[in-house]
Amino acid sequence: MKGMDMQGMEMKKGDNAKKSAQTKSHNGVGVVKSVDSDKGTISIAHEPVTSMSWPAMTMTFKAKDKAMLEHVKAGAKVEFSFVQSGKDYIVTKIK
Ligand SMILES: [Cu+2]
Repeated sequence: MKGMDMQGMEMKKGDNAKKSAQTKSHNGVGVVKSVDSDKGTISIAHEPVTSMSWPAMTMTFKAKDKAMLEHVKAGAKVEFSFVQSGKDYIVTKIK
């Protein structure tokens, strides 16, 4: 086990792949309400997300990478993927 951890640290790509396999990803669709590119956050009025038992609501997500938000504008309908990280929800994909 120790050897595997060390290998993960050396191989960044493998480490990321391992993490994403452990963290459940959820998919949602909704309309962008606002984008804060400085903070790297995005507010989305999303439709129900059954995998989270969420009703439709407007909430703020964090972008995994601020650059992801460069092409996202308020009013746009988006499909996105996110993971839960503690009490934060991190958008990993958006289009
Ligand atoms: Cu929500």
